Amino acid sequence: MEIKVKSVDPAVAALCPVAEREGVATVFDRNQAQQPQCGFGSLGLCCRVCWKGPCRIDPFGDGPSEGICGANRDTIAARNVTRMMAAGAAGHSEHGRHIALAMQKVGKGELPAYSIRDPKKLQAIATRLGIETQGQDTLSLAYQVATLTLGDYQNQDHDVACRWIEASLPAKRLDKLKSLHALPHNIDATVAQIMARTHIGCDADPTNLFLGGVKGALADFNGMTLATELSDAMFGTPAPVVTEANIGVIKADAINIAVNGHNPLLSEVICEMADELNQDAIAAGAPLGINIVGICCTGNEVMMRHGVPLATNYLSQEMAILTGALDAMVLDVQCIMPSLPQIGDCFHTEVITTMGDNKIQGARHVSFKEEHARENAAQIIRLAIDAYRRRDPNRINIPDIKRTAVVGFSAEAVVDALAKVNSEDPLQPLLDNITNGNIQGIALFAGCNNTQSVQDNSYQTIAKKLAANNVLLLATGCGAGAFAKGGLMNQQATEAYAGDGLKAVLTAVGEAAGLNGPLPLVLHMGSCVDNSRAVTLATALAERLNLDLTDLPLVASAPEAMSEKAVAIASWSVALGLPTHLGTMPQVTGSQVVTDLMTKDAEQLFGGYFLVETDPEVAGDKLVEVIRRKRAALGL
Ligand code: NFS
Ligand code: SF4
Repeated sequence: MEIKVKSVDPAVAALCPVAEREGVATVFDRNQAQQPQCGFGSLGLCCRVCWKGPCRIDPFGDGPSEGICGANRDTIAARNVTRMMAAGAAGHSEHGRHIALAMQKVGKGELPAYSIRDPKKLQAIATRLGIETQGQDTLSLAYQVATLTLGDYQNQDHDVACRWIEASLPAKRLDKLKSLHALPHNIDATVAQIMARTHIGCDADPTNLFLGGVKGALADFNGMTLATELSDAMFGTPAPVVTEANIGVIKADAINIAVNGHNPLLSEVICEMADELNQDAIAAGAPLGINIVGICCTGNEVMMRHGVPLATNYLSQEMAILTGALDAMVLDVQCIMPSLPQIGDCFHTEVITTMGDNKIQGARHVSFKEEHARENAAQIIRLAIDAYRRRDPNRINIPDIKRTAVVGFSAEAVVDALAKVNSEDPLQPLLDNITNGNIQGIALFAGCNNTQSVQDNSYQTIAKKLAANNVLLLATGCGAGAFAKGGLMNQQATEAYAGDGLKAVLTAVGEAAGLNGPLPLVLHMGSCVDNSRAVTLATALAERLNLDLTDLPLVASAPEAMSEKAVAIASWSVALGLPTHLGTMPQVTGSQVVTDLMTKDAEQLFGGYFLVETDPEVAGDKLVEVIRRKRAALGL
């Protein structure tokens, strides 16, 4: 029989019995209840685009080969995956818009709870976008940067590409994307166009649909890049900080508040107000005061900027409540399980939604507005303090499981660390070590957890293999969570798993940067929107060598991808020229045409392609081989 709980996270193993005892269903139970899952849907051969449907194509060729309207398997699979790219782009770009609108108001002096904490970064952004900085004060510059950024949601001239993507990629890649008409001119329009062309009776050509989807994916890249960069200006550019990860960061003697979701606008203020209201928490009887912990990407955001410990990543978000010691879980947007309020009800936990367009049945809603951010945050913290008073000490069960994690490696932080080795030319030591083979290549791990794989296992297995083969490792999102929880983001992991060449480089840079030892085995680059940070670093390397991204020994891997955002990210990664590993089966394999487009034809067009391999051991070997071929092509 299949094992119900699929995770290598020891905290999950420790807390699932609690769920069982309490009669609470978790994601693992619900996954079990869904088996067997629909074969048509898994293959991408189910269409619900109109109400004549649903229609499905017989994968074995015995039944219908066309939907009622005449759409065939290729059209249906291509439409489905293209819509996923649009949804992902919408998610990241709404996040970006929210930040940009807030920054615009900061520039007008309308948001007292916020400021520009990193004026230097703001200046750098302005210069990058071609805004004159001379003689400008910080607030007016913030206003101009935000306004220009919002233009990427408004421009109607198809011949003018979005500003941010133009400012973020090597010239050679931009030329290539321009020649393929793949550069988005307007994020919102690109998403809307995908919705329009995938309506019943419109675009039915799988190649044309896929290319439209790629443009949407590049709009996703544009949206996440601006989200990352403007967040740095407002909240600070991350720099290395030592913290801890996994469920043991929840403390019995504290009022524990988890921040879960993606957008840092609220969580930043909650961190601030937690300091201000700490005495109230102690007065309520919690000797350690308020303890903020992170989940998913909001967790990554506050972890890398403030060292807030990470409780867990996507698949185990329910476990935080099962400790019986979580007093509130504060939700903003994306990747939040709608099951949380039910589990919260079973304990004393306040499950609080905060965004008008992300509510959940059964949750308390505190309407967040940037104008009232401090009041909103204070109200939420008071709800947590009240909940703490209702906490039942007999039901507390916090497994003592946590690992040290050194996090906060923004592109700037990586360059700063390298500058300690060569201040004149920080990228030179990295290039030298790639050339001499100490570092064979660079791999970016991104994406989610998925019930179709064993939680965190694929990340950890592939990373260990690549590290042993001297590949420099970067991670974001729930992948970063998997590494932090699994103890692969600390110095001991470098000692234990890095190949000799990689270890020598990580040690030399770590020592020079004053860390008294090596850099961590996997560099934490942040949340999912922070995948743009890895591109910033790769672009700097490519520009320096006057090469395209696809020429460099770079790979991306999303071993446990599940969300539409992950589909968008993986697709722009391919469009930027990177071989991109997926460890879960994309829902397209019912169409050989679409499968070939993604895994083969994409390479002719973009240089990048999808490499699908669900076995992590084999995937690791394949990625090592891809890097070896990239090096050989460079004569290395
Ligand atoms: Ni990325 Fe972050 Fe996690 Fe996947 Fe969801 S939290 S934005 S989508 S599940 S990595
Ligand atoms: Fe069926 Fe065509 Fe409607 Fe899809 S669009 S549900 S294939 S009739």
